[in-house]
Amino acid sequence: MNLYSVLEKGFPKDRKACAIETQDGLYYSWRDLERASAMLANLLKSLGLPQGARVAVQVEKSPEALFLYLATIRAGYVYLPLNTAYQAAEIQYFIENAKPAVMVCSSKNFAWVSKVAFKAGTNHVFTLDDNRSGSLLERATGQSDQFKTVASKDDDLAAILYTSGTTGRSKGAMLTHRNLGSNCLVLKDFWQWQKGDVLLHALPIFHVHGLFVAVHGALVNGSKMIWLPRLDTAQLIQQMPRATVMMGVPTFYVRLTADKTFTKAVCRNMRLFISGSAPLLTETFNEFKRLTGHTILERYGMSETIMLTSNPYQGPRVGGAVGVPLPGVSVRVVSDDGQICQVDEIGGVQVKGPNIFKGYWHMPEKTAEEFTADGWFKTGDVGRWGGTNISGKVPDHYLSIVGRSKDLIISGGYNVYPKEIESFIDDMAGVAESAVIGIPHPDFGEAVLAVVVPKAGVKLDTQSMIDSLKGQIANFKVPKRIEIMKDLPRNAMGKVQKNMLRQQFAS
Ligand code: MLC
Ligand code: AMP
Repeated sequence: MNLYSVLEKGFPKDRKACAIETQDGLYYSWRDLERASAMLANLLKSLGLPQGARVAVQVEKSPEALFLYLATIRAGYVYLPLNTAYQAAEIQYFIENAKPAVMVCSSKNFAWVSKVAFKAGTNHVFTLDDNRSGSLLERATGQSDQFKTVASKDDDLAAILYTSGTTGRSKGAMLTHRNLGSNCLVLKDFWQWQKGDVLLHALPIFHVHGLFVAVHGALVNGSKMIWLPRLDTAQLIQQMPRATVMMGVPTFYVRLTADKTFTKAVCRNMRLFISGSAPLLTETFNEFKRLTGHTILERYGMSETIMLTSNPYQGPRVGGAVGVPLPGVSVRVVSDDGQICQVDEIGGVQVKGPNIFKGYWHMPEKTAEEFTADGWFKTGDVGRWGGTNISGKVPDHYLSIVGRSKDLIISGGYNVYPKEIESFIDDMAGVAESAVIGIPHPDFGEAVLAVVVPKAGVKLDTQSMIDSLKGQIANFKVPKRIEIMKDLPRNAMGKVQKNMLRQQFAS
């Protein structure tokens, strides 16, 4: 079934009710959402796109951007959201790889994006800004506000999410209507969404968390969203008394607990705080409880799988653990030699279920590598059932993520793959080699740090290296610091010992 039809079943009967309220006081009713997505779907249809055409979107967060997403799904095309921090080289790769039929970008980027897109064979490039302007909306105004949602098959693609690769370039995770539809229905029950819930939405809408977990949750429950363009702690605190549910990456909770104006009274109407996308430190979990009386519910997922496990709504929510497999999702922990791990043993986390993606776009070998022969997806995360953490004994049927087998840094909920950053640094004049690591960071959880070895006789200016990287790659990937070393520590096999670097620079 088309994902939109799944979501639509949850819309309230009263379509005049408010679906989205923005911080500058704009109200969009459910009827507005239906009409706007219908007009945009009619516009896309009028372009005569082939079935399965990709609609790539790199725009600032706005209700209209959300309507474009819904329109793409309704019309049976494939939505390809792109982080607004991505710069020309990154966007060029995505466009050349996914070959979207339509590209929608901010008008400030139109000149370079359209050049790249037309070169890659994209026929239509529209603009959409966060002030309700741009050629996309102009073109849509003449369209009918009625649209019969396309009867997509469960296995048809609904979205492609690019996730960076441990080696080589990003991979496009293909998600189907069934993947997304099944997951949002499971979460609706599991988190006991209620009539009257209001979601406080401050996450970006180009990733799983903000779009497929938060937005889908509100839509399928017919809940209003209070829509903030980004995380602004003061705004979050101001709006919170009018909300009942909030989802955030750990940085949200770190910043809230550090704010003197964040009190129990601010949370008086809140029912549920959810955290995910990166590990929530137990100290943040405890401090939040102390300040507000609320126990944050931590869950675990990824772009390829959407949500996998969650602490329970009712029942103990354990700090430092990611809870139990969601209904319909199977999770196993497997040792390096392929044995199923028992409680308190550490191994790779593997998963199965209707939420697991269809594969990586045009990368059958990569897809095959990431699945076991018996069809389990290897998450690259390292986990353990039960055991003990600093909060005490973890129930045996709860999973904890204790590490990653993939060389990945998660900074403020965004993934950074060291290999990609190292390749940019290694290309710089005077650099012999580099190693990029994640070090603990009080705000972002982890921060990117680069260790660089200069060529003989070269004196590198680390600040100009950082400035140069800022012009080339998304800002969250840019090392917060560059350290110069004579040599990188290597083991007997010649492999860089990143653990030693992490220890050395941890503080
Ligand atoms: C911004 N900066 C970051 C950063 N975000 N640096 C490292 N990591 C980040 N995540 C840098 C900018 O480059 C800038 O640096 C400075 O911080 C201020 O930028 P900003 O734009 O003002 O930052 P801010 O608005 O405060 O954003 C921080 C944030 C944001 C944590 C709120 O990054 C965010 O919304 N993260 C959420 C990511 C997310 O949704 N992840 C879900 C992925 S889905 P300079 O040097 O230019 O000043 C997934 C699956 C799952 O993982 O399980 O959910
Ligand atoms: P992404 O590829 O951006 O979807 O990021 C997915 C990765 O985020 C997972 O593979 C985990 O490593 C990490 N992740 C998500 N949620 C959690 C969590 N609650 N605790 C620890 N790691 C998490």
